[in-house]
Amino acid sequence: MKLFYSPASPFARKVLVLAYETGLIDQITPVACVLSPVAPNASVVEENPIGKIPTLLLDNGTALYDSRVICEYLDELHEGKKMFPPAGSSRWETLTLQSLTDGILDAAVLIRYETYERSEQHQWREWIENQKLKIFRSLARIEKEIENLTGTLNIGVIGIGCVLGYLDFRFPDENWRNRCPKLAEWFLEFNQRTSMQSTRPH
Ligand SMILES: N[C@@H](CCC(=O)N[C@@H](CS)C(=O)NCC(=O)O)C(=O)O
Repeated sequence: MKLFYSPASPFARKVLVLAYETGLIDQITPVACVLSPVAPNASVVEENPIGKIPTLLLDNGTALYDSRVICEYLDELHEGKKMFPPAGSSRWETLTLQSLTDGILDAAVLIRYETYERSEQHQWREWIENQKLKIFRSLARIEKEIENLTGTLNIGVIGIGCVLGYLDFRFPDENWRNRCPKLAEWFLEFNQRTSMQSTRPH
């Protein structure tokens, strides 16, 4: 399997962290890509018309996207502890946490594009500020719930790790730790996992 990814992409990191945690990492050949909404990557577009990473190309030529689909696909390939609970309330809670963390990442990546790809005089400040509010409201929700998640590993928790890693990487001045002390404590330990250390964004 080939994974189109970038070492800076938090969505691709979700896939890689899951692959480490489930013992599948050696089955994946990472293909690093450079792309943005205004500079699509031809190899990615050929497999995924939306042009986004992560995109997983299976050996039979089938392309899978987006990160949620890829993660759930990979989770079916191993016999260990599942990252997607199979049924019941824990499944829906975990999927909702995944949606929340993906939503934070969407907002963060959109801010990154707005501030990095656009000249300053064309940036829409109100829009950026409202994306930030989405991030901070969502972090406040996770801060309330993180004690119940300590010691748990699933796709939602992996999402939290990727969110915090991305905020440190792209928005260190936002000081999320000041707003979320419990999350900061949780991340100290979670970030030590081999899966996190091996996928640090750069
Ligand atoms: N919902 C997608 C989001 C993926 C995404 O936004 N990827 C960014 C990189 S972090 C991308 O490929 N951007 C290029 C573009 O927007 O055209 C997922 O979960 O995989």
